[in-house]
Amino acid sequence: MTIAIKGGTVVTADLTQKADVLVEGTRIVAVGPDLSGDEVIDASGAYVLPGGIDPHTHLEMPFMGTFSSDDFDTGTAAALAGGTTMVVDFCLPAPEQSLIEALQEWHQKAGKARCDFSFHMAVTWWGRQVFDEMPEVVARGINTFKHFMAYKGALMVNDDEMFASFQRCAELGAMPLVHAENGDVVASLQQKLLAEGNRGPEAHGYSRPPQVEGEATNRAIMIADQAGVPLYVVHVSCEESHEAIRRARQAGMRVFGEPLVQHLTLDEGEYLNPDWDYAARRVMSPPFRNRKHQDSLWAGLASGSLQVVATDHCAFTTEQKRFGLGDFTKIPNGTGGLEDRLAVLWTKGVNTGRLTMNEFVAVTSTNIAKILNVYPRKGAILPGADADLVIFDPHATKTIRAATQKSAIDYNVFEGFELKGLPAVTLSGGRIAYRDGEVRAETGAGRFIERPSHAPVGRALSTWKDLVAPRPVARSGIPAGV
Ligand code: DUC
Ligand code: ZN
Ligand code: ZN
Ligand code: ZN
Repeated sequence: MTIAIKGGTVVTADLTQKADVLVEGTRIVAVGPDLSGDEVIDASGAYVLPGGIDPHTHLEMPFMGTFSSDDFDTGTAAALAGGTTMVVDFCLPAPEQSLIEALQEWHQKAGKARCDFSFHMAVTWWGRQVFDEMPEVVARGINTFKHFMAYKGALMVNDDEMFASFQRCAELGAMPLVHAENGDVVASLQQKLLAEGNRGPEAHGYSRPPQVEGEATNRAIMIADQAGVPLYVVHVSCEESHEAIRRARQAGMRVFGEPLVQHLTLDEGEYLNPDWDYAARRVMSPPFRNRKHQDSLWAGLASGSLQVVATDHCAFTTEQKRFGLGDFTKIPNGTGGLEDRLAVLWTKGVNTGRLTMNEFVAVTSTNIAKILNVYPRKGAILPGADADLVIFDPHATKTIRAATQKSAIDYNVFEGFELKGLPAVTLSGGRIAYRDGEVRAETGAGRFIERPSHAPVGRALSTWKDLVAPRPVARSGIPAGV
């Protein structure tokens, strides 16, 4: 059974061309003129893009006394409706829990996924068992380990633990990820704000200023450099964090930065809305920032100092958000975005000239496929690649409304956004997974995508060797040639 996608313009990270795409089974088998198949999808007037990859989701995640409300079923339905064909979720072991046991739990939950998925393993505690189990995690197709520098008393790891884990990652050819916020400073600011009577959602932003993120990003980069390992910084929201990444890259370090579509398009004024529910629904960490930071993130995407746009999709209902009535530190942190990432980024990025179409594909799919070592199986439109494709209609319009979304929650942080440019058809693993507003992929149709380990290189090897090579020591014990 073959499907020919005909008459469209194929847009990849490095090329825009008029071409048909032929799909056979789960794969792309040809890209070129005049292809025919058993079934034909008319893509005239539309773009054919690699399926989106969202490397940052929290589906059915236990967090802050509850579980995020989109699970792998509703979450991946939302993903497919929005043109995303692969999600990478975070496996979070409980304190002292075996990583392998936690991984089995996450596989169980992900059995409901409608699109392909993968996991990052979180290092939520440190000890001999974690050290010993990390190779087995890598052997099971997970080459990334996430570290929370915030959420003190819960998920946070300290610098010594982070350094130990980063060194282990270096040995294993794995890459550490960080949630970069100084958790000690955040905890102090939270207590200070509460003591001063600031209990509402607006205080959430004040408790996590850009400095706590900039400091932690820089610290994680320096620790990664000492461990000789590359680093991926999730949800980069501010100029300080972006600048630390840019500086590190300029120094030859392999450091990657991931802004979220929310931080690019929503600002800190959202927390000042007098409606408690409205503001609390937008509480996430890091918080939304002002225009200056947004401009910095957009510039980073265009210039290449930031590489990926994700969502950190972590959806809580209004009822769940109300756990924090009277104490902003108890509002479950998280916002949705899986369904809207591509169309919002297109409308606010491509339609405004901030991103080219090719840059759009790079930051929504191709770059992360390369970083996570699944390229060109994912993130490409090439013979042999998985047939994960989006037929994107640049003329289609819609106003975002929670009432019509696939996500299971009762609001949408982008409510009222006027979009121009929408996925018309999504193919996932060679099958039509979404068409005409309807998700067709079945619950459980998604596959686990193994990601082999990388070569263990932190910065360009020559530079790194110069840094670590023992200097010749003169008899007196004073290094020679100083
Ligand atoms: N930030 C959130 O807002 N939610 C989930 C975890 C995180 O780091
Ligand atoms: Zn985070
Ligand atoms: Zn997250
Ligand atoms: Zn059209």
